[in-house]
Amino acid sequence: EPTNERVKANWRLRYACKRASPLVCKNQPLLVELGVLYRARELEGLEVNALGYERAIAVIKSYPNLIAHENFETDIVHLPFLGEKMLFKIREYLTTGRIQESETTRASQRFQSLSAFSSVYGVGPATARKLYDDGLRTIDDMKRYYDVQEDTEVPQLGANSVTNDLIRKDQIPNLSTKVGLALYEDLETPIPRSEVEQIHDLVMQEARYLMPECISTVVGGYRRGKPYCNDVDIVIGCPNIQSGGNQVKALGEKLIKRLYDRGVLCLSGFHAQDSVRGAHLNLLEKAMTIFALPKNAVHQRVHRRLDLIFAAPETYWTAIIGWTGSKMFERDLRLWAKVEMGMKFDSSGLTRRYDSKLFMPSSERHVFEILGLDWIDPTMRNA
Ligand code: DCP
Ligand code: MG
Repeated sequence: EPTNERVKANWRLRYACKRASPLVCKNQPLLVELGVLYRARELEGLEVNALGYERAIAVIKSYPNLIAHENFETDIVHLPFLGEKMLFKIREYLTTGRIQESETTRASQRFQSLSAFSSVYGVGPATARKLYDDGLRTIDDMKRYYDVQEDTEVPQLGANSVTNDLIRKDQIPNLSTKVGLALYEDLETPIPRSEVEQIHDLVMQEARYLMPECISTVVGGYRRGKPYCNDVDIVIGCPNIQSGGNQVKALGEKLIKRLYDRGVLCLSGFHAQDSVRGAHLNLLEKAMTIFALPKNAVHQRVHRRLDLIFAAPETYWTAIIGWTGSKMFERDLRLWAKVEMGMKFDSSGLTRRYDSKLFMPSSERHVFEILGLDWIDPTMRNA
């Protein structure tokens, strides 16, 4: 059953997890302009300011009509999170067809460099600013700075699965920056849905070899309907796994080893996921990897970022919701759970705040029900 009409009528509400947010909305060109302003603030580390733009963008995404002079005073000025400054920008766009600040920003060297730097795997805005302050301007500057040459060897796919094996968490940042630069062109290439599906098939073929009953869902942008993704996110559930102990991680490690042996992985690292709190311990593990499908007659090998999330039965459905996104949808889901329901939600589970009792949802819809929310189709979670 698709997202119902009641949800579609919810465009005035503050919580993104109560609104329908399509991938592409009626006001997309305006959102592209506001997106530049959001990104600029994020790159400069102005987090509060950036969040203001992010919220404004999300609210406009749910607005069902083309913004025009006729509905500006009746609807737009009453939308949540649109303060005077934001309304000024939208009015500017309405009257001139552009936003001056967005154009200035896009043209600036600093914005272009910071955007480029932070597009490298493992590089955040703070590192990007530091590189800029050190005088770097381009990805080529960055390759020289990190000593990554044309012929820098990327860890061989599958060749040394032992040395390459599970890299410790604290080693990931530096290593991933070098790998990110060596594979920059590959990792920048958008992944079509058909390739996401091929990757999923191959991974699950190996997973089922280890555990025939395991189940999976491709999450992330793919599930929200994006035609091209920046990475592949897969939640793998293990129905027969006992909680407690480290069976979830053990399965993850075995699968990673098999993928190395098949020659499709070249880097991997485990992360404990979300809150490692009492009852939730060991119920969810995430492996960040770099993956490439075997070469065939048609396609060259392209390296892709692949995140594998391993979930115990208690956390499978919350992991799916938590990893389907969008980021803003997730943020408001957590806020809704906390403020309105006295619960704590994240991908590692749903608990009552006062006694930390862990719910055991039986489906994704069940999680929405427990949270007192109407069902929203994944393709309408693009807040
Ligand atoms: N997510 C989250 N918190 C994190 C990491 C992820 O809430 N620390 C959620 C929100 C994201 C989803 O997981 O939508 C997947 O994360 P991605 O970074 O892979 O983003 P998307 O899949 O949405 O887009 P893409 O991968 O195409 O850039
Ligand atoms: Mg993704």
